[in-house]
Amino acid sequence: MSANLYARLAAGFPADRAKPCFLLSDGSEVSYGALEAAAAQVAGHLVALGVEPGDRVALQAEKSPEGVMVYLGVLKAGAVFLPLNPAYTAAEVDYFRADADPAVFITDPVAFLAQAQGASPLAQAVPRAASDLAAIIYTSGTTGRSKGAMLSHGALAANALALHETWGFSASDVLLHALPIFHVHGLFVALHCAFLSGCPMVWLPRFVDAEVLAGLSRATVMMGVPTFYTRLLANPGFSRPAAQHMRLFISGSAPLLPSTFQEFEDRTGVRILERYGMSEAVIITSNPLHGERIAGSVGYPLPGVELRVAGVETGVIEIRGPSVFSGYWRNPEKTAEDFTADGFFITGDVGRRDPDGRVWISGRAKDLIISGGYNVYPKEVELVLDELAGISESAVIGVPHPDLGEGVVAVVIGERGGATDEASLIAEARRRLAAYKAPKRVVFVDDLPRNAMGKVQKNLLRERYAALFGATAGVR
Ligand code: MLC
Ligand code: AMP
Repeated sequence: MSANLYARLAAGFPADRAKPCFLLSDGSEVSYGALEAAAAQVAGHLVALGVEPGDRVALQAEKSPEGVMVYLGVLKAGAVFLPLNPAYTAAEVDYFRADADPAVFITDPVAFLAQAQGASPLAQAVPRAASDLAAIIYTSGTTGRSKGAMLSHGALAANALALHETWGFSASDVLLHALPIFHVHGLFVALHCAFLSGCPMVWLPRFVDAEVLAGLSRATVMMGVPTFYTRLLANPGFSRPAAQHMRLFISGSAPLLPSTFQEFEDRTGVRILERYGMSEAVIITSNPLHGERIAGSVGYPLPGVELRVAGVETGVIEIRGPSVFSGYWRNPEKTAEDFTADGFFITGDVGRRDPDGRVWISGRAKDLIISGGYNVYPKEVELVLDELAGISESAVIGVPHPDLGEGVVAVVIGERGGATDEASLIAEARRRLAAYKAPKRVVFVDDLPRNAMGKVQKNLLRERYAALFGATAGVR
């Protein structure tokens, strides 16, 4: 039997295909029938273009329903979906193109759909095995080089089915969708839960607190990164009545501070459900839907996920299970490095399990900053900064930021005699990197603290600049 993910998802579409899938801000709707028809056109067009099963199809575009139609069409054609952040610079995209070697690169999904109208629609999804690839999600690496996490049809289906069950999704839900659709959170976690239950989505192109607030009155479930919740709380209009239609608020992609969890409960009477995930495994753990949700804990492993901690009490979290990725694209060395001999993926997150089995994440073994839910690998930024005139060496760190959780800071040693200033360095960095990776602040120093091995002691820098953005440290 074919394990094509498209067929699994479409099995959840409502029997009455006239029912809405996207509820748009201008009051219009896009039905499930329209989504299904467009996916068939896209798939037919891709096949006519000569796209073979396993070929990569890239999409780099602003969020839109047409982008989702392209995603489903790619799956249906048996090709491998490669989503890219539209904020990436040309230099960043060149790397992905060269590495993933996509057969088709789409930047305007509306125009692509218009072209696809000439093709004959593909009636049946191209047969795929569970182990065949459905998508490649690039995540930056500690070496500064991005790696493509390969996710199979079987892995994505297993995670989607587990979440649909765990979070109690049904046709009577309405999902508020304000996340970007080029990362696993907005693309797989959110969309797949909606598709499997055939429910509509209040569809927002991006997070704007006033629009989200308005959308809540029509929704039952919202998914977001912690910044969504701190921004909602910063809006005085967000109150108990504003949340009363909602059965569930889910948070993930970055740590939710216990203070945010508490303030949210005080304001609305509702406890946010925090879960933990990553590109390489989609969702790994979740707080319970019906049991107690505890601030600071990411809950229990999802059904089928084996989770262990390397170390006596606290250590690096290792996982094994049906949704874990198949390895890094064309990078067997990195794949081998990140799996244990008995097949557990080494997440790089540090945590512990309590006697009750709950998982608590306390830090990261990987040098990673999470800003507003986006991952920033310091090495990638340092490599760019070190190339700039006026900089002899840089150390990039994340420090507490009241809005983004962590803010990117570059601590730099200027070049002797070189003249440069903070604003021009930030501007230079933004020309080379997606804006979210660029430092929000640059601090000039004469020396960087080093250990006996000569390695920069970033923990000392993080302590020294902890108050740079005026946030109270996000300890948990
Ligand atoms: C945007 N900017 C950011 C930023 N987002 N800078 C740092 N960190 C971010 N997250 C840049 C913008 O380009 C802008 O530049 C400037 O900072 C101010 O932006 P803003 O207007 O405040 O940002 P906004 O557009 O409102 O976006 C903030 C946000 C957004 C938090 C709403 O970043 C967001 O939607 N984040 C979600 C990320 C996500 O989906 N992560 C999931 C990864 S999957 P300029 O040019 O205007 O000055 C994953 C696995 C899992 O982690 O477990 O889910
Ligand atoms: P990404 O590679 O973009 O998928 O980001 C995955 C990383 O986000 C994980 O390895 C964690 O470090 C982090 N993360 C996701 N969810 C949580 C959470 N609930 N608490 C703490 N960290 C999280």
